[in-house]
Amino acid sequence: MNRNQTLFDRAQTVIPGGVNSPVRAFGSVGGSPRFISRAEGARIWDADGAAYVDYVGSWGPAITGHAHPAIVEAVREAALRGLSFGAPTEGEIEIAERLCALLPSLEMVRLVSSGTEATMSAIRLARGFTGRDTIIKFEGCYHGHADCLLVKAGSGLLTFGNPSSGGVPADFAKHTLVLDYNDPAQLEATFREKGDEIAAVIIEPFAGNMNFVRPGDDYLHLLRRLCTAHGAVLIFDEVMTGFRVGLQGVQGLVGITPDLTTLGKVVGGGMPVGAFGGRRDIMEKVAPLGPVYQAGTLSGSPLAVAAGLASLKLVSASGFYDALGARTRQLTDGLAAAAARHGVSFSAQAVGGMFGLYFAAAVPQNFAEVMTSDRAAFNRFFHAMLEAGHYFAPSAFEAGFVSSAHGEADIAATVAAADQVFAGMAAL
Ligand code: KE4
Repeated sequence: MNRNQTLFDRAQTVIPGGVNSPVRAFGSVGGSPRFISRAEGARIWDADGAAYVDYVGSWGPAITGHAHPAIVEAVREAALRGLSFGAPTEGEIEIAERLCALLPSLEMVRLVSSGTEATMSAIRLARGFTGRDTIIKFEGCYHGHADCLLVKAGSGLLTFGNPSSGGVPADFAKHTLVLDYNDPAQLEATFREKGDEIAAVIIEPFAGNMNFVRPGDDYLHLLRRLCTAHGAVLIFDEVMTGFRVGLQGVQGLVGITPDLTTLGKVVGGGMPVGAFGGRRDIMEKVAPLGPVYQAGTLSGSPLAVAAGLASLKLVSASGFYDALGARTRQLTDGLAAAAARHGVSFSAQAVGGMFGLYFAAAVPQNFAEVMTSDRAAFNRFFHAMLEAGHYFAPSAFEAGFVSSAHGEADIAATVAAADQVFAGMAAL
């Protein structure tokens, strides 16, 4: 038995599912997860010493590649000065100033230790600011595991949601409306009916948790107009897209100013950092300044801030996203061409360092279309590529990520391996 399997068997005796986050357990694709022993640049190595070109990148943080020397050195230096103080530090001011300079919609920002904390806090803040209870989320979007966000659509358009997880009381879900992503008519009808009850709308402006799905160009602008008209707080959850699709996230690409933005992943450079920020009049409601409580022992940890500052400095370099986008398109164009050569129903799209692969003829634009893609085909592709040394997200419903450490040769090797896999799939 290989070491990955031995470790997985051992892990399952003391950790639920053998993992500290469910998607890592390979439940969606079958088989056993690889236990990663180390990572550097575009590669990860598993417990058996096998190397993989990595397209998960820790689900987004590793945008400059794994173990980037500048980030590792920043963390090492910070650690030598002490790991955590539970008191303010200059570094927290620096990263707050850097985030506000990079994202014009941020007038103030609060650091936390995960994307879940960021979205949970932003929802509480929007409710505290407006005095309203109702929030809107969208089917297929994931914002972390706060109770009010683990909610699936109710039975009818305007009926409140039902818990999508065990342990979430119906009462905690009843203030959450779940709408279809990218359905303008439904959005307008909902605001017509309930607009003045709505505290906040939280959306992944480009969705990355139902695979990679972008809404129609006008959809986000319509959402901005409706929130403004009804006094609802517009929250762009850019935990995944922030500093991933471009230096100013989706809000910079589409030219929309959300009222609040949530961040994570790249902002911590691989260390635990989340953040929420936005309009000053809203942020001034946060404790200790205002009545909306929010706190965290390790919020703004000196090590995490050091990693985050180093990560933000690297992605701010001139031409970073031009080069990254070209590399990601080399992957998606190469895979689409290879699939077409072998007659495999496949499509793909890329924005910045983020991509989606679909075993479907066309790129999906909403949750229903995503669900029509061939999940069995993806799973065959996933395992064949894993065996060939190319590590994609272990689910047909996740986005993929390229880093600045991926070279043309790495991408070409992945495309060549996929060509073989598609040939085999076509023969089936
Ligand atoms: P965390 O609490 O996992 O740091 O962030 C939650 C979160 C919030 N918002 C968005 C848009 C996110 O994508 C996430 C987390 N993303 C998943 C990837 N599907 C993390 C991977 C996992 O759950 O293990």
